[in-house]
Amino acid sequence: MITYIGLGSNLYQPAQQLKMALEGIARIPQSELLKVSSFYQSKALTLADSKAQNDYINAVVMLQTDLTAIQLLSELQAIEDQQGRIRTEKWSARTLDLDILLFGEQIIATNSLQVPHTQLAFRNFVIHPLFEIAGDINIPGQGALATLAGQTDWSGLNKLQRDCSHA
Ligand code: A4P
Ligand code: MG
Repeated sequence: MITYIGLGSNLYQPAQQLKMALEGIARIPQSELLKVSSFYQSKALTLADSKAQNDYINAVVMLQTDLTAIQLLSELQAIEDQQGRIRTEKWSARTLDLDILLFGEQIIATNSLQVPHTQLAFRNFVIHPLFEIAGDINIPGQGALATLAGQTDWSGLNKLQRDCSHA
């Protein structure tokens, strides 16, 4: 199965967190990391009443996997845990967040996993990196990614140069 994973971090050297996460993703069993987007700096999307947060670094990768979606989720959560993610309130600052954006064209709606990711279409820091590495795909329930990307603004989003180790 071809799957797309969104990476995000806004704590403790976010670009380093993403680089470390890429190494972890490359080691996921029965899988092969096929593509990695540029890194993007993005203004934190927060809940209305929460305090200001650092900018995020976001990226998207393409992974071929023979795992099931649930197995993949548990591999991703293990990587998050290794990188010291402490889960506090929803949408709080985090060292690393790994979301399954798409799993082939499967639609999954269970308690522990919803795919396509429910917020995918509303987040420019997901749409633009995804479009960079997967220009011609369709999003189940949404249509062509290219159309969605054309309708999605760049506000608060900044594509970084390939080497952004100081971000
Ligand atoms: N879960 C369900 N579907 C999925 C999926 N497709 N991929 C469940 C991964 N996990 C999925 O996730 C909570 C539960 O979601 C998991 O146990 C899993 O069973 P979490 O990562 O522990 O909690 P969370 O991340 O705080 O909540 P949520 O709703 O996943 O938040 P998001 O949507 O991940 O948003 N601003 C910028 N600029 N960039 C960001 O990356 N990210 C967030 C977090 C907020 N603001 C941001 C960014
Ligand atoms: Mg998450």
